[in-house]
Amino acid sequence: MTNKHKTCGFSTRAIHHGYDPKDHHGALVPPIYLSATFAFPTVEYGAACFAGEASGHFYTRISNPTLALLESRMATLENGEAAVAFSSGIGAIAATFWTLLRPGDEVIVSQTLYGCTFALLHHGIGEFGIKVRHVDLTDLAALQAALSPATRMIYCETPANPNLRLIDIAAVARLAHQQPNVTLVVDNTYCTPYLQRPLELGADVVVHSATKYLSGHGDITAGIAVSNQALAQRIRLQGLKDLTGAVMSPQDASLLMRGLKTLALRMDRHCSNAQALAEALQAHPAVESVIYPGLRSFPQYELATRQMKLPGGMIAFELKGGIETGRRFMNALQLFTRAVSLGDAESLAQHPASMTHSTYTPEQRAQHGISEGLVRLSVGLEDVADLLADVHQALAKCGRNTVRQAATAPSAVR
Ligand code: 7XF
Repeated sequence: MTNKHKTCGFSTRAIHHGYDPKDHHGALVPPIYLSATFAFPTVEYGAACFAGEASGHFYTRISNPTLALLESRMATLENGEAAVAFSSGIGAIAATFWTLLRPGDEVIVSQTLYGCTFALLHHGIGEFGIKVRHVDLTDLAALQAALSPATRMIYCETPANPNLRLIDIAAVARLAHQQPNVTLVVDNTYCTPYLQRPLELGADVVVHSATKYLSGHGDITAGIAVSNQALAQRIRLQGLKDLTGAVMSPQDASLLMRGLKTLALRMDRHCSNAQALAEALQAHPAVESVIYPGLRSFPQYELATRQMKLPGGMIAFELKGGIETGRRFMNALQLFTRAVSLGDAESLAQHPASMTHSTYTPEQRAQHGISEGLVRLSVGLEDVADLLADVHQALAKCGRNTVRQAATAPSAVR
């Protein structure tokens, strides 16, 4: 694998890293190796591969040339040493947990997490003798007090899904590493390495739902974990190979590499569109509050400008009149699609309390800072004037009862 672009900029590496067409019949697009298994020249070589004494691909659940190229690109973009590809974000997160945690260990997690990560902690590893402790990681004294000799991992999303609360990665990393054997894992899905690189700030592992911005077109589910060589090797040989088997398909790796080629361009557009929409929402009399890291009113605005290159493409907001008005707003949208997921070219709107975060009980949502009236927007790549017009027409209608109309009119089902 060629390494000649290693000093190039972000987009150049996203497009070229690790690949030279002249090694592949001039093919500009890296080949997709569909093979599940790989031939050994001799029995002895095969045995050496299995013993970890020879490098080389032998079975796609463990490694594959197409996956290896994608992994090396993700590693360079996150400024890590190595990456492991998975069939979903939850696959990557579960494999990281199962590799690094054992019964009796404690994991400190931030207050607000994506619903299935929360479920994985409480209904997954939490039921296998691993203690899960939610701590407000914006309060460093609280984190210091929560650390114990049994702490093995600190886990957070920043910005958090869905309320966009930020965690100061460098500050948490400093505290985490005062103690031996504590691994800081950061879910970087909302930012991608174009906007934020947690490993440079002291995190040990970065995980992603690559289903989102990284692939960018909503046509695959995928996950990635990035870290140093030693941790990546453990996550590959335990978490991926034996504990989850959640391997990414080589076709999906190819689609993901196609997405990475335009990542920087897309993120710039997601961010500028989101900034314009957040400002428009904030200025509208029907809107109670807007959470967006690019607004001066954002409580952690200074941290956002320090830690993130741009404020991202996600907005959370509440309408006056709470969730009933929020539902009318969402049902009145015509260009935005009512759907979960994020980071697609299409703008998406959803209601976290009844959808992505319905794995929490209402009491847990209140405790973890997810209000029932929150509407979440994933701002896409459409023309900003059309997005603004859609939001304005929906805001104008949401005072009236448009629910029945939206539910019955086929053209409203996008
Ligand atoms: O397993 P997936 O590829 O769906 O990724 C799980 C995941 C991990 N971390 C974060 C921050 C995520 O947002 C996700 C998936 N979130 C979607 C959403 O919030 O819309 C899932 C739709 S139910």
